[in-house]
Amino acid sequence: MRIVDGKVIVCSPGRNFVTLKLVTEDGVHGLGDATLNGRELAVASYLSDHVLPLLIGRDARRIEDTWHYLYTGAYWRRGPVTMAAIGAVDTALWDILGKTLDTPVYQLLGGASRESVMVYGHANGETVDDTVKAVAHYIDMGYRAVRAQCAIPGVLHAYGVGRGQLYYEPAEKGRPLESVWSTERYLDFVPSLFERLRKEFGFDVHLLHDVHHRLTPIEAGRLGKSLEPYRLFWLEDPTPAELQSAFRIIRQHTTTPIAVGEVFNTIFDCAQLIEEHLIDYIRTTVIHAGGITHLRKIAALAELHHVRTGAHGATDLGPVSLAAALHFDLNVHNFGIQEYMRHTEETDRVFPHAYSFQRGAMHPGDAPGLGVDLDEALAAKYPYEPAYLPVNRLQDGTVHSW
Ligand code: KDG
Ligand code: MG
Repeated sequence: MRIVDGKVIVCSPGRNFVTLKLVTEDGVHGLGDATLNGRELAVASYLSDHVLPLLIGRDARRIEDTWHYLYTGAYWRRGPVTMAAIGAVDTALWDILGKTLDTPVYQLLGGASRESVMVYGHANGETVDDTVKAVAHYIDMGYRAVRAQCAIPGVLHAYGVGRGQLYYEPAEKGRPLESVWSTERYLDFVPSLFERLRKEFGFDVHLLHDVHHRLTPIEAGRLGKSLEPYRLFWLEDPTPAELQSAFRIIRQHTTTPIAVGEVFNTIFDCAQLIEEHLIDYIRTTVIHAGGITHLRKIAALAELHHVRTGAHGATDLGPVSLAAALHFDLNVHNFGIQEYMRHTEETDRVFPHAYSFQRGAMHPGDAPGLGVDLDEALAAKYPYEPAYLPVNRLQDGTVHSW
């Protein structure tokens, strides 16, 4: 089953997506998502200029070998561009295998470990009252887990406060938006937000919060400790994670569960965090961590150490990677939760899909392969639009993690 053709499709139905399409000699095609928010064309070029020429003529069934051919064989390893490209190839090959064997990908991975996959949605607001309304809206829709973010009084453009109720896309057209950050105001404000949310909704709903890499380890320890009475499902990305040993400091100060990993690319980014039990949830994704093949290895290591999965699922992950994540989530034993940010209607029209949402959980569907397609004629009506993620500064102008 040779690969005979392939192409990279870049489109912008509401936001930019990079999709890899591989075709075999039997006319079966598979899709992979290679979207890297704000750096899309780098992955598109990596794939079309350097990877596609190597794939033509290869046996599409040799998924593990192809993964190592592109990772180990390239000499230059890791990094978001390389790993998003390898992830797209890997996902497309699993899609092809499923279609060829007429079975959904989760059956190839070992079958369903659960009936469906619990997801969390994003509630946010300009004020605490707005955030309360947004959380109530998600609960009304059936969600059992909700991430809550709120604008911080005195802070310009706080992370996580979107435009519209169900859709949040932080990348902006033109030059990057500049936001201004105050750790002091944030640390004073966040506990009062969760105190109010628990008063309104009790403890039956899971509440999550994303710090988005903005604190030092000791500040994160203080925040985790102050949030303990509100029993968060998790506190996400409390501090930048290049320095994995820094999480020891957070652990010394709080029992609030910690989730990390949406920007990680390989198992080496999280091995210490997992092996030393410094985190509770690993957020690596199919798309940015080398596809289903590599994500399974991360999850297997995590399983040994009582760490559960909680994959990144923001809108910058297209429907193809959301579907791949759902197949993976349905199968993996140590599943925790899946992030689910709804795509715009335009995106959903360009990528018809079999996955569905019901009562706070999702299922990938039983179509062969991943169960997602790409309407290329429609995609061509939405050309790429340059966009950047914001840049964050402290009040004195110093650049800070966004
Ligand atoms: O492109 C950046 C987004 O994926 C990120 O800001 C979203 O942190 C995020 C999340 O938890 O969904
Ligand atoms: Mg996040």
